[in-house]
Amino acid sequence: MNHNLFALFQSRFPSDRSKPFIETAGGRTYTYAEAEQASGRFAGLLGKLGVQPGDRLAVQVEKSPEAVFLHLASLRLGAVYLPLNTAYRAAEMKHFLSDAEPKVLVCRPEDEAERGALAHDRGVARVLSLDGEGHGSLVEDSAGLDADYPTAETGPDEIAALLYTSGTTGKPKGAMLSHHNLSSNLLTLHRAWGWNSADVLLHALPLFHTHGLFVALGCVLLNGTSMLFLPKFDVGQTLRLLPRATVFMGVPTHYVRLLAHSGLNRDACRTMRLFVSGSAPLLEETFRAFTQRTGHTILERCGMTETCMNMSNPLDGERIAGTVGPPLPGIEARITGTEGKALAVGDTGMLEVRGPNVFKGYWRQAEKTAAEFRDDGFFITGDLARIDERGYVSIVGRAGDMIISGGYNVYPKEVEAVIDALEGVAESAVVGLAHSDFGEAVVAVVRRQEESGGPSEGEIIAAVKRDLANYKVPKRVFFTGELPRNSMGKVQKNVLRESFAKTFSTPPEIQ
Ligand code: MLC
Ligand code: AMP
Repeated sequence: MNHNLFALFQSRFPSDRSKPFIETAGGRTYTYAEAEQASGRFAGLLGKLGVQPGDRLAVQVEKSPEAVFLHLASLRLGAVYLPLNTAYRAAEMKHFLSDAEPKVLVCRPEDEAERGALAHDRGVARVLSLDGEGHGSLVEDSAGLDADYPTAETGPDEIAALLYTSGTTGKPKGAMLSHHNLSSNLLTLHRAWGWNSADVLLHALPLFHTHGLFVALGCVLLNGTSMLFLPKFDVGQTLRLLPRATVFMGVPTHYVRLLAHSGLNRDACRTMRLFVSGSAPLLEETFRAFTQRTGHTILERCGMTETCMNMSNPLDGERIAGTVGPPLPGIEARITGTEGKALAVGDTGMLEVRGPNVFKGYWRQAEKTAAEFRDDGFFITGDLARIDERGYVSIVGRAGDMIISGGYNVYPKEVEAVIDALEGVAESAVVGLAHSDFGEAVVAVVRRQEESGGPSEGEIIAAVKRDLANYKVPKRVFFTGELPRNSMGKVQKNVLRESFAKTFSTPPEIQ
């Protein structure tokens, strides 16, 4: 049996390939036949350029149907798909390209000169371009090629994707997800969420992270039905298209923004069957307000880059606010205390998971991988959680300092390193503070070498913006005479969070 994920998807495509797969916001429809043919041509081109099974294919492009076909092409080839957030700056890209050593990079045409130079310096054999409208050398160079590319014979443990995720220390590490990790998880989700032949997904998520690339897109491909495809989340467009959709998947910020619009009501949701939320904690007030306004109960689930989805509230049965539901079928979860000892029901500790969805390890980081697994195969997630007597999991915090802003993870160390390198800065501490739109927002507390000199708030923000993706840029910078430390000399971030919470939530003009 071929374990290639594309082979599984293809086996679920409608027998009539002229059926719609993607309908764009502009009203253009792409059929399953087009997806099959375009992905075949892209695979043919990449194969001609020397991409072999196991080679990495780095992709930093705008969302488009062609970007979906490129992902499918990578699977067909047996290559390792490495999707990169379009917000990543050159300094961040250097690390990904050096670490992953991709054979080919596909980027936006406007980035070709700069990213191309970075890529060539790091031994990338070829750079191709693709824009949000489906134009670029990827499409042009593959135009005359045979669409019938034979799907690679792939074993279950071969790597389908390399997704970078940061750690509490050091640089982002690549999580290796195998064809079986993804297929097992997507089949489980497809069943658990009751997908049926009438389903239409409204896809508004980016295509470079687990949520949009695997969970949302994967369920549609397994269902062989169509999706309404937004280039990015937009409240107006979402409300316009909801009456033609049955399933929506979003991060909590999407739900907060929808609720802020008067157009969200029962009528707008009349065709909807399921609203799913994940990637960040959904506030109970958002959960309740959504039910009140629309009559729909959001289904909250929880996952990670390393594991795809682990827990989900039930499709049938009680969806409980503030919980992410029980582990999905075939996945085990437990809570442990110090030295990995299992804790009792209701106790808070480290969430550990085990199952066919759990990744194959961090790319070229055997030691880091070993440190995150127990001897019996459980993966230590880094989330603090508890499990109640019904088996529902509640995420109550994180072991590290990680901030989740609008569904994107930000690791304070990475931002602190940029700020600390600025002239006139003695040290900094970056924390997440409650934010009504993004859930948490990045805020920096800085001690300058001289209290009255050194970079201003604006200069610090500009410096971070130059080096890091926009969602990592502090929304505010506060200055302090000294950072609070515990007896071990460690900065007490909880103290900073408490002291700056009020100042941050008060608009600057009335402080
Ligand atoms: C954008 N901005 C953000 C931000 N997104 N700031 C903080 N946090 C964010 N998440 C800032 C930009 O820097 C910019 O600021 C301004 O907002 C406008 O930028 P934009 O690109 O126009 O923003 P917008 O389109 O409104 O984006 C908001 C968003 C987006 C919520 C739609 O962040 C998003 O798509 N989030 C989804 C993330 C996601 O898919 N996560 C899944 C990870 S997988 P300025 O100052 O430059 O103007 C995972 C596993 C799992 O976690 O369980 O699913
Ligand atoms: P990432 O590394 O981007 O895959 O983020 C994974 C992390 O997002 C998890 O470890 C959780 O901390 C968090 N997360 C995902 N879904 C939820 C959720 N529904 N509630 C709370 N946290 C979540």
